[in-house]
Amino acid sequence: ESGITRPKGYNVSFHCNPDMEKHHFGMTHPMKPWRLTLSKSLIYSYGMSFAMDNYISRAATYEELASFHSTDYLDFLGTVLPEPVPRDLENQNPDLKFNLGGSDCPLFDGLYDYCSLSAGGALDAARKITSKQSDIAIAWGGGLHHAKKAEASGFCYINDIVIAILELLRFYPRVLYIDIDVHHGDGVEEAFFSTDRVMTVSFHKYDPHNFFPGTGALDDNGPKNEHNPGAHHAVNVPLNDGITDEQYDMLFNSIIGKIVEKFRPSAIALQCGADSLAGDRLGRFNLQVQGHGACVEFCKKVGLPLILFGGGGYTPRNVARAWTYETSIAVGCQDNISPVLPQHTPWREQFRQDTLFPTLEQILGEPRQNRNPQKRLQEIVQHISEQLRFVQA
Ligand code: V1P
Ligand code: CA
Ligand code: ZN
Repeated sequence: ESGITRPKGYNVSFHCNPDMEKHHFGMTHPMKPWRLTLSKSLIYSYGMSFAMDNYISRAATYEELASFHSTDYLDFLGTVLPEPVPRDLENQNPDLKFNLGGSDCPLFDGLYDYCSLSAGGALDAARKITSKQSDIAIAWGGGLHHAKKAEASGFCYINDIVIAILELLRFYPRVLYIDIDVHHGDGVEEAFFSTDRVMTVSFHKYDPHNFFPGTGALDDNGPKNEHNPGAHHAVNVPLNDGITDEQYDMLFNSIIGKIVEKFRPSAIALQCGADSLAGDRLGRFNLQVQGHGACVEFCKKVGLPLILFGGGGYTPRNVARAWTYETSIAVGCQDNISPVLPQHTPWREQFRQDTLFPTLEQILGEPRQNRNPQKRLQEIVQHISEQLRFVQA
């Protein structure tokens, strides 16, 4: 009765685990795993579960996590107990082991379970793709792009994306990684710095001294020594505050279009961090649900196997809207779903407005000033076109 049906011969799988969602980073921490519950409840309220294969994801094993992370780091992560950090040390704890226990990456109850469930969902998604049981696999609990081989960073402890891409590389010659989180996807970029089998592309707010993590300049394209096959395979799209849907989609389509043509990937991994939306607690952009979703639509239209990951997103009601709309794009019912949130949606009052597509005025009151002159965006596209001359499939 939702009117949502399953298209024949086209499979979408949805991977989540409610045990992941109950974890807490701490009262004042912006990362709220509960946003996954809110997203899922809106997706289910629209009846989209009937158009997908739904899986409770399992926890990744130690060996699976060790496909990327060092065993020293994993052993420590598996044994540390949460200890309260004294308030005055919160922001300047001098020697955090593996960067664990500070304000960004606190130790909390069940941390290891939280991390292995996030990675388990991403790996399950990757395996549905490689076994050809899914055309698009969704893991909104993944997308934790800052984690390094032996270091936690920016709310990320285990890099589920790297682990999932390593799985894809067992079956596919080339994987394109795209990251629309407002932050630079530094962990994924670094992990694949020395291979030409993965091209990484991150769109992000760039301000080296005032915005985390401070990396991802236009001309940071991977270590450029002659013997590095991965040189030129890192693409960075540094942006300023207030970019709009129209500009972002122009950039995305033009850059990703050229990359697909040149690099000829065999699969796409898209990190859909929702902190690039207008009104995000940490973000700076003016993107709306429609513009963010247009990136997913573009990737789907490329027609290659596709994994959708979550990522950042610190205003839960907008995260839920974006990931719901993007799930609808994945299953192909975006033109049939009601722009009015279903009456029976749990926590409906959390959404403030009853629409899936709030206007900038509804989200912000006053929109954030756009500091992205058209001329600068053209220079970015030009630089990347030149960079792609060094890339061959
Ligand atoms: O800015 C920093 C660090 C802390 N300073 C010493 C520099 N950290 C940021 C981290 C943002 C992480 C984003 C993760 C993701 O890309 C992927 C999941 O979205 C930070 C910020 C901020 N405004 O950038 N940490 C916090 N805010 C924070 C605030 C309150 C409590 C704990 C952390
Ligand atoms: Ca990004
Ligand atoms: Zn982010």
